[in-house]
Amino acid sequence: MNNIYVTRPELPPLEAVLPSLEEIWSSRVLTNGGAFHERLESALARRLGVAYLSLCTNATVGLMLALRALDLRGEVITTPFTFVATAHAIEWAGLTPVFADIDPITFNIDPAAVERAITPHTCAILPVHCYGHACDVEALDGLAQAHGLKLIYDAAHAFGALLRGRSLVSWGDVSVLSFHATKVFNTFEGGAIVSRDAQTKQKVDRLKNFGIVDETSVEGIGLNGKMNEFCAALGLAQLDRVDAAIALRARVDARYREGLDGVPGLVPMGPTPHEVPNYAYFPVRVLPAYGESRDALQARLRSQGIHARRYFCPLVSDLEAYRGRASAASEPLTVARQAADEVLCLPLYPDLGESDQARIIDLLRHGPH
Ligand code: T4K
Repeated sequence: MNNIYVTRPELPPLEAVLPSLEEIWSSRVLTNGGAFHERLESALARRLGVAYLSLCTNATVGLMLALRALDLRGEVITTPFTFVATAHAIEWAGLTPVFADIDPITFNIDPAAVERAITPHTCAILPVHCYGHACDVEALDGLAQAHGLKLIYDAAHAFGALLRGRSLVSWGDVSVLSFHATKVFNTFEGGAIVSRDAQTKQKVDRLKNFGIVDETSVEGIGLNGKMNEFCAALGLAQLDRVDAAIALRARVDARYREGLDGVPGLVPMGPTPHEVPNYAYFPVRVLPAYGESRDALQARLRSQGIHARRYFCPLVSDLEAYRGRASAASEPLTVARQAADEVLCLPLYPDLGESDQARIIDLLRHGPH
């Protein structure tokens, strides 16, 4: 049986990367801000339309670095409907995650719920552009300003997405992207931190290199968050192809929308009206009218070799590491709980074949009803 997974990493032809590898082999500069690192940093800043971008090892470390660079203490309001790394990064930065409910349409954090969760201990808001779809950035900006809070976006899914023509990662004090294998743009493992100003970028750049300022001084408790030359060289080759890859993703997305149109109880999620999406995921809501539960559908697909995923179930606030804390239970998180019960992410990647996709659509159309 031909297995189809929720995603399949995009890669350049090996020949496109080999000259860079030869360069690395001959220079013996493998890491610590080498030439490929510098080139990818500037190329990505240009591509994403931002001024201050720092490469890092992955988005989890990127979030930890961002939180450290902003010198925060206390509670950080975040969404429970996310990958566990979001809350883990808050904890690793010595802060306390407080979970607020999400919006029923976008499944992104609900600004009204954020406002209700603000206490004298709140220092920041950390929303996630879930599936690469924009948060209510204006409302969140307003809240952050009104209450003197920092705003850090987990933009792990948001590579290349635009809102009203503006790069989604340009919102907030800091945004953090993931370049993990499963993402729209990958460097095997990797990430980037987008800062609002030069001073924050400098802090991030020092902190990702142990806090080193020069040979004799170290400022701040840094860590090793540097992207190595191999990943940076791969990133440059990926960058040449990423627009074509997003265009292929768009075609897969369109075929799903057409093929699933009119199936009762199966509701594809989508971007908000002013977005240019990146087609990172294809989440569908499986409602009672479908006649089969989300979990039964996932199991039926899996029995046919189709590995759709329940991003994000269980909620982070229900995981053993967070469950039972006052901050995890400060609100009922009703919408988030329902979202976690409904969503199934279908396979979506640039080279998902038409016949494979037709098979998935067929299984979804001719369900138990
Ligand atoms: N914030 C958010 C909102 C995130 O979603 C994530 C990561 C982060 C922060 C942290 O970013 P990083 O620190 O990772 O940069 C995957 C990814 O491992 C994780 O990066 C991602 N979110 C999350 C949503 O998805 P899993 O547990 O689903 O991964 P896995 O290994 O089951 O991969 C899914 C499928 O992808 C596999 O069935 C097959 C395919 N695959 C995967 C890999 C790794 C490949 O074909 N090749 C591969 O190398 O978490």
